[in-house]
Amino acid sequence: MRASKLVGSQQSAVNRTVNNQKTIDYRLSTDEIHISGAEGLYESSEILKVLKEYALRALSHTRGKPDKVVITIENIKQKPRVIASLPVTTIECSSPKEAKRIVSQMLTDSGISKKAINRAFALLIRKKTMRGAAIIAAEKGNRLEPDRLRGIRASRLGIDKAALRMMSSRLSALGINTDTVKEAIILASKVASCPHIVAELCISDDPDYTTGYVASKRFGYVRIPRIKHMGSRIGGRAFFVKEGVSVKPIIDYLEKTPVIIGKSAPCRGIMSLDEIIHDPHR
Ligand code: PML
Repeated sequence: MRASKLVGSQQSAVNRTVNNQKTIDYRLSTDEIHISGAEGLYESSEILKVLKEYALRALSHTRGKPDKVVITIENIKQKPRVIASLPVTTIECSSPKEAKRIVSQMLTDSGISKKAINRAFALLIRKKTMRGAAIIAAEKGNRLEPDRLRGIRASRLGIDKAALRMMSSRLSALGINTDTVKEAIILASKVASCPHIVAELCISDDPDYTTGYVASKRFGYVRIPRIKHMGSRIGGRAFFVKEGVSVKPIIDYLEKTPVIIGKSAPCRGIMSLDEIIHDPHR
C-alpha cells in the first residue's frame, strides 16, 4: 500500500516558492492488478535520487514483481498548506479479533455508526485489495467515492526536513523509526487535516506487515499491532466523513491540495484502549 514515500530528503520550506516543487506518483501492477503505489512532494534537485529509490523498491516488493511500473512527475503550482503531524501512540493489542474490538470502540466513540464500521471492515478484509481508499459516510455507512474500483488516493503530501528529523528521532526512541511508519503518519496527518473527515482506518495490504492504525484529530495516529494475521493479503484504507457533506471538495483536498508537515507532534509508547479513549492527548 505505502501511500507517500519518504525517499531522500523532502522540501524543507514551507515559505519557499513552489516553482521548483514536483509531485511524483508511482504505481506498480501485475496483470493490471494494483500491487503498490507511492507519491510525495520533492524539489526538482531530488527527483533523480527519488526515482532511483522507487526503482529499487519496485524490484523488491513483498507483493511480487510488477510487470508494469507507471511514474508520473508533475509541477506543483499551488503553495502547500502547512500542518503538524498527528501525535503517535501504539495500543496494546494481541490478535485481529481484539483489534476489531479496539477499532470499533474508537470509531464508535468518534460518532461513527456500527453500520459504517462494518462496511469498512467488510471492504478491508476482502482478499482482493482496493487500489485506493474508500470514503464512507459516518452514519449511513454508504460509500461515496465516484469510482469504487479506483478509490481515492491521498497524494501531494510531504514533510519538511526539520520536521522529518524530529519525527525520526522521536520514533527512534520508541524503536519504530521506519519508512513504513513515517509514510503512514504523513499520509494520515494529511487525511485528518481535511475538515470533513472524522477518522481513517488502515490495514496494511503488505502480507508481511500486520500493524494497522486508526487516525483522527481526536485520537491522533493510533497504531494497532496484529490487526491481521502474518501472510494475509487483505488490507486497504477507509476514510469516514461527516454525514451529508459534499464529497467533491474532500476528494479535491486529498488528491490535489499540496500539504506539507512543518511540525512533528509527540510520539508516545504503548497505551491501553482506556487511556487512549479517556485521555487521548495526555
Ligand atoms: C502500509 O502498508 O503502507 C500501511 C502501514 C500502516 C501502519 C504503519 C505503522 O506501523 O504505523
